[in-house]
Amino acid sequence: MSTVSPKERLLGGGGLYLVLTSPVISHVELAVGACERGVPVLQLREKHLPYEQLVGLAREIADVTKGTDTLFIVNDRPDVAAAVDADGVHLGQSDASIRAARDIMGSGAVVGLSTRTPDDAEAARIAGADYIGVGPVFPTDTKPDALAPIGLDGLRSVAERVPELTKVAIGGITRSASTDVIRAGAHYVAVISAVCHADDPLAAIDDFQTHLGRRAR
Ligand code: 3NM
Repeated sequence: MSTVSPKERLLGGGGLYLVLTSPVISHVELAVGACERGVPVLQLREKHLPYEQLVGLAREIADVTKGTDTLFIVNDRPDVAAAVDADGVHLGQSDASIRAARDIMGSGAVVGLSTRTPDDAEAARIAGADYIGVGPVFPTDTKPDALAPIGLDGLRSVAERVPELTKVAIGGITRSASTDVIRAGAHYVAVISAVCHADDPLAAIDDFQTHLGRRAR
């Protein structure tokens, strides 16, 4: 078990950031497999579950990640993240503000914010985000309301504007594209369908881990 704080772990590392959304195997089975394979970050993103069910699922996943090197982040809901003592929360542009999230979760929590443009990224930096999601990089079917993809050039522009921030690229990222995404300036690649909706999600994790490894910066 790491003695380094969650923020230091996130900021010091890189690689696969696995977002759990409607996986083809159970969330817990996938979380166990991710921890065993050394995935650095897991996020729970189930937007349509009622509070009690979401907390129940988040608690099961927190029990799996506790004591491992895998950070656990909850999407959108600092209240749920705090209830299960998760390592952090990921906020969209319209979710609870960074300050409100820190009030709920405490100053040690990792707080990430979704961005798309260099101006968004600059605003996230000023607002005190620990990391930014950047995307969609490529077209995605997983998020029906996603805006137009920014491509590797768009990702590069964001990375150049906020070189000091940790960048998590998202949107349509496959294993084969993942190394280009890292080369364009991302520290982590966030994926849903390439793992959660793969025929064999655990083999898909292995594939990412082999190619990305656990990147220390
Ligand atoms: N957020 P997949 S794109 C959840 O651009 C999410 O902020 C995005 O799923 C953003 O890896 C996206 O299957 C979907 O494309 C990512």
